[in-house]
Amino acid sequence: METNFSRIKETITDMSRFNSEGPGISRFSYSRDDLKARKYLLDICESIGLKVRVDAVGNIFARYEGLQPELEPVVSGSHIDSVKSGGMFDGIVGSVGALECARVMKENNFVPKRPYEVVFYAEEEGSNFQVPVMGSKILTGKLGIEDLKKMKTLDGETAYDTIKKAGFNPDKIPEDVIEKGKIKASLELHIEQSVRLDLEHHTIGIIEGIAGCQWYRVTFKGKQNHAGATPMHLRQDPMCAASECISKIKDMAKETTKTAVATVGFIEAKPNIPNAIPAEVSFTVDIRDISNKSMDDIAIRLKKEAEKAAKNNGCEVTCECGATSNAIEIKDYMKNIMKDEAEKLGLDYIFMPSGAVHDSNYMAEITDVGMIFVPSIDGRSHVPEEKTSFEDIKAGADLLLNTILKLTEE
Ligand code: HGY
Ligand code: MN
Ligand code: MN
Repeated sequence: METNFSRIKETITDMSRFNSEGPGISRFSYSRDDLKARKYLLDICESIGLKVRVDAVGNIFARYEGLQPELEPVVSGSHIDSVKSGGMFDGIVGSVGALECARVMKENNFVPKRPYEVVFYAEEEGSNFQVPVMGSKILTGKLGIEDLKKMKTLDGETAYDTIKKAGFNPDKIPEDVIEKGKIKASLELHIEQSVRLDLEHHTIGIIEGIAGCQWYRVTFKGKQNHAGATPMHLRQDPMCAASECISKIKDMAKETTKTAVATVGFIEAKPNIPNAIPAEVSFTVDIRDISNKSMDDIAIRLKKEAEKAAKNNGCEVTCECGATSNAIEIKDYMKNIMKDEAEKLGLDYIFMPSGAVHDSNYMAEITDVGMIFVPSIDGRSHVPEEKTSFEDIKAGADLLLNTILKLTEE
């Protein structure tokens, strides 16, 4: 059995149409575009006879029944939401690839020993509530109803209300949590989102470890005042404090480990007008590494630098952690299955870490996970220019299919 190139290409291209504002793809979970994309996928699931379950916050599980339905299923999928002005492949390659595996089984009248479930995760990017991998955190019991009542959109709507308004039922969260041991294995096909596979001309990355992440919100509070009339020595300028702190963040990462990264991607001044010293400046810091300890070390340095910058500029500062995801290691047996299947398919593969975070980070709390990467052309992602060849996507989907077939027979 093998996956169908034109069907993969058609489905990924169709998914990119559920997007009302360019440039690139901006399809946040619970938006109109998201609900349309969900309907499109659910129609396909129905057409191939998958039994669909949508959980309390919109994670979709589409089940292809096995010969022994009582056995724990193998699951595979990814997210269907995007960042703002992102690309058409992030998340979608793994979602469509997993769906394609069910389509191939169906058209070959193949029935695996174990059930196989296609999963589409909700709110992986954190675009609505600034909490990444929310859907998988919820389904693994790491976030609950009370958290959703505290998490908010930038307009101040709670996650609980946003999710309810979209037609889901967050009150059902406790009964939808999946316990450890209820899933045999979880697999995710994904674009690399960096340069290595493309630069070194490899088709496949078999993932050895997935970076964790820690998201902080640093807020400096100073004294709003007239931009022209206030002499420099009388200022308590939070923008000066913020810039002093931000200028140190690059070195905090570089000096910690070779794989640590830190990014300030969002900054906001209030009242954000040219002729007033701001009252307040706040920004996000996204810290990643394949070791939890080094992320903690960077966070400690960040807090120290923030306090120093606040003192230098007569400001107050808070440094709040908004979200964390643990770094995880992939088990040897999972890597070896993928290695054997890649070699049988004659695929050019390497072992590599993932710098990006994925729903697999949280699925690893309840089952064994495996990830397969395909190249990102020019290593770009979270941009409209994000691109992966459909030939590589098919190769990744074939490896995913063969890994699923192997695991469902265990
Ligand atoms: O941010 C990430 O690592 C992922 O794309 N959500
Ligand atoms: Mn992403
Ligand atoms: Mn992704």
